[in-house]
Amino acid sequence: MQGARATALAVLLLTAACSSGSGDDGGGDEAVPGAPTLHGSVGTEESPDAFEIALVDDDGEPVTELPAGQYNVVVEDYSEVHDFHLSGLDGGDVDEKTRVTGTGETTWVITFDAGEYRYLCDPHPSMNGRFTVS
Ligand SMILES: [Cu+2]
Repeated sequence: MQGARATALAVLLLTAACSSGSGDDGGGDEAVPGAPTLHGSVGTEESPDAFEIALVDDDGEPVTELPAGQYNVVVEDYSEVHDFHLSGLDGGDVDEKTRVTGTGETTWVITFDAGEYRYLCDPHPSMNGRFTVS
């Protein structure tokens, strides 16, 4: 009896730990239906370790300005030597990144408040871009 309860509690705790994805490596969210989607990428499909990082909208246009609000940000990390790190420049609470050595698709649900934001590769900070939310 005691053992079964302890196991159930452990499972609950594990589930809670896995679903709190903010700020840690590799944490992902469930996309919110109806929210606009932005597409991030680092490396390319053809050349996974290419020194390329990008954030585009649903039309494939680079993101430079955005209205404030909630977005699904779907990031494809093709590379084991790059990461995609998105954060606010003026101390906002947006701070999400993929793993450098990890690859694959990650979705973050992010509410952008007005301000400046940046995305970059931490090992190669010259790979970067920024956009303004207003
Ligand atoms: Cu890099």
